[in-house]
Amino acid sequence: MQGLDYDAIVIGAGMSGLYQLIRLRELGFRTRVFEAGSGVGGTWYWNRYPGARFDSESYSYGYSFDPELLQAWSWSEHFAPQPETLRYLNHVADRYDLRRDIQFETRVAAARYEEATRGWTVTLEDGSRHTARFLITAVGVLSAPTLPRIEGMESFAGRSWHTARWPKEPVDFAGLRVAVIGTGATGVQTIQEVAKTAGHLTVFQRTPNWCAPLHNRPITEEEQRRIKASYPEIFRRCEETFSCFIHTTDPRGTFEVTKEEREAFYEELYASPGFGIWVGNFRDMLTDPAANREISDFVARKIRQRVKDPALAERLIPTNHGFGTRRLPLETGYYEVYNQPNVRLVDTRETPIERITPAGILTSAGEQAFDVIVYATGFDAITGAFDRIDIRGAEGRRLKEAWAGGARTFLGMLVEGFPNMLMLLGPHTALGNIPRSIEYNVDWATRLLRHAQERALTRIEVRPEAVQAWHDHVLSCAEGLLTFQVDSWMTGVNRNVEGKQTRVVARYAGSAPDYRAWCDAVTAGGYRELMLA
Ligand code: NA7
Repeated sequence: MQGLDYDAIVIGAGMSGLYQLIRLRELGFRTRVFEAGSGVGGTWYWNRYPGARFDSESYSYGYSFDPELLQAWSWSEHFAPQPETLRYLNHVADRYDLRRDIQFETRVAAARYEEATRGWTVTLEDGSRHTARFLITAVGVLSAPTLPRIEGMESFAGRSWHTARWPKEPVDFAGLRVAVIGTGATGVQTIQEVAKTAGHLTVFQRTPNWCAPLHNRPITEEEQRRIKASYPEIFRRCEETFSCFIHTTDPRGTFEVTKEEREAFYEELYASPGFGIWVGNFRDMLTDPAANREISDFVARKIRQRVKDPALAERLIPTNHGFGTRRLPLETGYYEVYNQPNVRLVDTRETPIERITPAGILTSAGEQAFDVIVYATGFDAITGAFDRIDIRGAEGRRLKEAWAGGARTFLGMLVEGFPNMLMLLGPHTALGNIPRSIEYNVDWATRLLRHAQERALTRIEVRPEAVQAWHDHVLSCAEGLLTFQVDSWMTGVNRNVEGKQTRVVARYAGSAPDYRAWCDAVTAGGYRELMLA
């Protein structure tokens, strides 16, 4: 690779970048990882807000590639909190001596493919340039935070943060007047935690989300022994299920059972830990509106039972989308928070926020003073982190422009016109239980790179007809799903981002086994879908 600084440049040292680095070393690649944070961990580095934790069972979330690592690490809770996950990822970085190839506090500004060298030139924010044969993006799915577009935000005299830019030192909320804007999965986790200590908490809710109990608890010693003895079965299970969780769709249709059986099943799911109620529910929950109404009515009854003030309960019950059609926030006492005297809900559909003032927040009902404003307002998801880098492929074509009408990829990993660029967790890859998808993506990418290495190939590009076939498949998987009839980050809508107001199929909605079958067929067929030179 004469003339190029590295064999591969990886953008990002989160879960995907770290694992990719391990695999590239096995290929003997000279690799440089550029990471914006001052440490490893990606999502788990940035999202330090109070209450941040897994919604996947801890033991199904860690890396599975090394049996010794699995035995060396003990998760303390069924759904581990963020500080523990960050410790875990630091443990991984130490164990495999990864930091020597990672340059921290380094943000990539631009990346450009040069045909003359068949390589990528990566420009950092400090202006320095670095070249490599391959560019591997490990930039995450939910890593480009978005603030709301509210006038006067910069004028606020108190402290304010986006949840994904939380300060490293702990924040003491005792006695403070706190506002939280946003009630997605992040807002829910934050609200239920901050409500414990805040002097007064006001929640600004634009759209209520359906939430269900997490049922977290510590892992006992006996459970720890059982978990460590059964890792092969746990990961085999994750490989077989629809979205790599330990839960999977119930084969029964909602109306194939009696009303009593249905209620009993819902009760059982509501009382069980984790995502079972979302991804282990009746098979037609997200395709049949009547089936969806059944579970929505059930959860609405639960909310009414848990929130004492009936009018407030109604405000917390979604009316514009059915249960599970957006990402389900899991909660621990979230609804009970609204029974506390120090918590108030402001429905911004009834009393819109007009502006942020130096003292606090002005709504149509008047001004309220705050010491802290928390923006739990989400992310420019999936393509946002790509859009924030000026990525140009062959003939100088901008990725952002190529994806202006919605992303088009091959298997979520390759883009037509962007040779030698591989994406981990790119648009239209299988998501679900994310680390399981990461490990699959990295292993697939590594096999392709080994194939190129063994044959001294220096150019990899996907054929347009392969992109079209994959794109058609992605669209067909989304057909008939209620999820795609609702605004959310999964349908590419973010009202705080220019050009992201219309729904697209932003997420691959097929099963993980189906996704892997497509990818495995490409490998087995000798990469006929790619132009290799
Ligand atoms: P989400 O799920 O996108 O939630 C963002 C929340 O912020 C949501 O309730 C939004 O309301 C709200 N929002 C955004 N802008 C505004 C303004 N201007 N005013 C009021 N409220 C606003 O992001 P999360 O961080 O909670 O979760 C992202 C993923 O991270 C999650 O799915 C997990 O996978 C982990 P809206 O619904 O748009 O009306």
